[in-house]
Amino acid sequence: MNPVDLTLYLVTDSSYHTNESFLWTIEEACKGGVSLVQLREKSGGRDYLWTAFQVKEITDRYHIPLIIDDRVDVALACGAAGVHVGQSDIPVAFARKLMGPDKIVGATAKTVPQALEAYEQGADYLGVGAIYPTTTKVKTILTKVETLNEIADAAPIPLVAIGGLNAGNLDILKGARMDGIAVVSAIMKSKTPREAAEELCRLSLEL
Ligand code: TZP
Ligand code: MG
Repeated sequence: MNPVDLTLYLVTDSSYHTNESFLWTIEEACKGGVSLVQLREKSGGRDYLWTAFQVKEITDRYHIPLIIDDRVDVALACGAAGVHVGQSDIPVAFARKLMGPDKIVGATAKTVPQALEAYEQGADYLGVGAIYPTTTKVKTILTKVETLNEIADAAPIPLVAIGGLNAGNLDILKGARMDGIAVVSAIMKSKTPREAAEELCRLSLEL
């Protein structure tokens, strides 16, 4: 299992940014202490790869691992630390085979069987949610904190809670068995992403 710090996981969304403000926001979030960055782009492979190179240049400077959503080819081509696959992406076993043993493979799991399957196929961590309804463009369902705890009990790998999380609503996760929080809009839509990351990081460590 590859170690991964899930304390504050920034998942990007470029849809409401210029390229400049997108990269600025990610850099500010890195300064604010995010522990992991996932580039999540729904554009074609070529644009995705160019963006990945730009983002990796930033995350490398702050020594923060970069994870690529969905696309093993893009992850390998840009030299990312890993890939994140969802239930409709290629299965974890194939992602692991292609990425090799030393790269991070993360998987989305919304149920205990999905979590066990991902673990058995070689996932290093699980993303669980949506904890709250989300305004980010994603096909998801709500996951109860009770289910998150059951997943944590069943699968012996770290997990990160995601979905609608912001500095004002993390209490629901108090004492829950996750290893960190993942956010999109709470940082990507913030006018002060560095401060947002600092606050979320502090709050995550208090959960
Ligand atoms: N997976 C489950 S919810 C979600 C993803 C990618 C989006 C979370 O976005 P936000 O803006 O933090 O609610
Ligand atoms: Mg996906």
